[in-house]
This record gives sequence, C-alpha cells and structure tokens, in this order.
Amino acid sequence: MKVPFYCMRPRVLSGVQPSGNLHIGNYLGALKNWARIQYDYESFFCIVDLHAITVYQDPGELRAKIRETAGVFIAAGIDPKHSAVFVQSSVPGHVELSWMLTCVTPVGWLERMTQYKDKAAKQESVGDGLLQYPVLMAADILLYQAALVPVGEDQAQHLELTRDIAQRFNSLYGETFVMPATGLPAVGARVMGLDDPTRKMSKSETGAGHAVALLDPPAVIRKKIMRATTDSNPAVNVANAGPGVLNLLGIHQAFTGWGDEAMKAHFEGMRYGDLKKEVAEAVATGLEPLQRRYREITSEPGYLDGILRESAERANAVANTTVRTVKERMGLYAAP
Ligand code: AQP
Repeated sequence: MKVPFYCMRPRVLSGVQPSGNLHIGNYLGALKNWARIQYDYESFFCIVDLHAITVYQDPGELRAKIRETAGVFIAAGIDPKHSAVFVQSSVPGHVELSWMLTCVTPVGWLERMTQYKDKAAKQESVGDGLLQYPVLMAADILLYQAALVPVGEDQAQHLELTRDIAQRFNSLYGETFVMPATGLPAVGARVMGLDDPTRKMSKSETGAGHAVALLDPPAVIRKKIMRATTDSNPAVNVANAGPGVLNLLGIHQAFTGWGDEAMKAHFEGMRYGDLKKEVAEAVATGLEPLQRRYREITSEPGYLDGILRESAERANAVANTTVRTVKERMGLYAAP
C-alpha cells in the first residue's frame, strides 16, 4: 500500500517479553538480527511488559527483568543513539490502539492461534489477556507503521494475524496501516530446547538444562550443552541427523556464520562429545562480548533509565500520531 504521509522512512519494530532469562533462541531468532538491520530503518525495539502479564508475574521480579532485558538489548548491539529502546507500558498508545483493533477482530481469529491454544491447555482458568495477546501485538506493530518485524518462526502466525487485522481495518475505515512484512533470520529462526529438541527453546520452560541464558557464565554454558539430548548414534551423520544433533549444528552455524559445506566437512563423522565441546565453545565465545558490555552498561548509574526515558519520548511521538489518525478514521473524538 501507499505509505502514509506521516511515515516517509521505513520503520522496524520488534519486542521481547521481560518474562524470564533471555536465551540463545531470543538472541539468534531476534536480537542478533535486529542489531544487523537497525541502521537500514527507523528502529523501535520494545520490552513488551504488557504481554508478560498475560500470565502472572511476580511484581518485583518483573520490574528487575524489564531493566535486565533493556540492558541485554543494548549489550546485544542495539545502538540507543540510533534505535529507540523502550518499555511498552511507557507508551499508552499500545493499549489505546489495542482496544480499537479488538473491536474489528473476530474472536474466532484469536481462538485459532497456536500459541493461545498451547498456553490455554496448560492452565485451569484462561485469562482474557491470553486470548487478546495477538491483538496487542498487532497494535505494537501497527502503532509504528512498521514495514518489517524481525521475529523468530514462532511469531509468524501472529504476524499473519496482524496483516489480517490491518487489512480489515483498512477496508472498513480507509487505507490507514502499512502492511508489515515478517523478517525471519536465515539460521536460528527456531532454536529448540536442549533437553527436548522437539520443543522450542522458551523462557517459560524452567528445566535447568532447557535453555542457555544469554548471561550464563561460560562454565554453565558448557555444562548445559554437554548434557544436551542427542540420539543413540555415536557420531554425526548430517544427512540422517536427529533433532537434537540438528539443533546443536544449527546453534553452531548461527554463532559462527559457517556455510553448509564448511559445517558438513568439519562435523561429519565427529563423535557427539566432541561436537558438544565445539558448540559450547562457539556459544561461550560468541556471548563473551555481549556479557562484557552488559556488565559495563549496568555498572553505569542512570545510563539505562536515561535511554528508556528518551526512547519512550521518541516512541510516544510516533504512537500519538497513529492513535490520532485511527481515532479520526473511526469517528472517535480527537481534540483539535
Ligand atoms: N526458540 C526460539 N528460537 C528462535 N527465536 C525465538 N524467539 C523466542 N524463542 C525462540 C523469538 O524471540 C523473540 C521474543 O520472544 P518472546 O519474548 O515471546 O520469547 P519466548 O522465549 O518465546 O518467551 P516465553 O515467555 O517463553 O513465551 P512462550 O512460552 O510463549 O514461548 C520473538 O521474536 C521470538 O520469535
């Protein structure tokens, strides 16, 4: 569609829930990609705390995780001089637009979402927030008229829904929203759990050997990877590798950037113990600069709060423009 007059530069928007320890899935599926593309866009990266509370969070822990997540964004290479790094709840437009979009979204669309069905199945009583989660996500994206949303594969269905909601709004009220494209990374789009390679690595899985956290010390990283589930074969056979071995190879490739041929030539026939040692080394080495930068950032008093405050101002300026347009289109009162 034609880009509205108030959005002359393409924008990118993405977010992470501050709902636990960020892991190498979040890094390879999202953060690493964000850092790579940020300068090609006007960039907005959001700590989506309103999404996190769709399941209960201890308030003190949530507050601490919001700051930690912001620190990890910057440590992972997001440049706050260029990109806005802000907290979702500090921009009221997310909630305002979410309600307006809720009113054009059929409930059947939401009930079909795989993530909703998976999470609802694990709970006795399902909160409305869990069902509405993808509408809030659509609002996060459409609020900034984002042209691109770089995410891991698990979010692709929510992105499709975002486009459906935008299209429905545009057809009811006239061209308003830019259609956002889904930006999946070439490798690392779906990192699987180390303990169970049939399930995606996830913050909400609490098993000690499930995920490598981005702030895990090298010794912990090595221990977790050495215990990763593989299969009963003794050595790597790339053509017939099981999900655990494929996951380890994928993690190595995403951290080192090696091509398929180099991976095969190096790992074919290697015993699993040696494969794990090499993967652990690649991950520990790959995370070392992030961890060093994180320690620097968090030891500087006021640094993070300053960035979050300044970025929220930038985000609010864009968000308020969109909310105003949407209100006008829908016939709501928008003070002159
Ligand atoms: N395993 C993964 N592989 C690749 N990308 C992933 N992402 C998440 N897990 C993987 C991407 O990271 C970004 C932030 O997602 P999130 O905050 O929803 O993270 P999560 O780890 O999935 O969080 P939870 O709390 O554990 O949620 P559930 O239980 O729903 O999985 C997104 O771009 C996501 O694609």
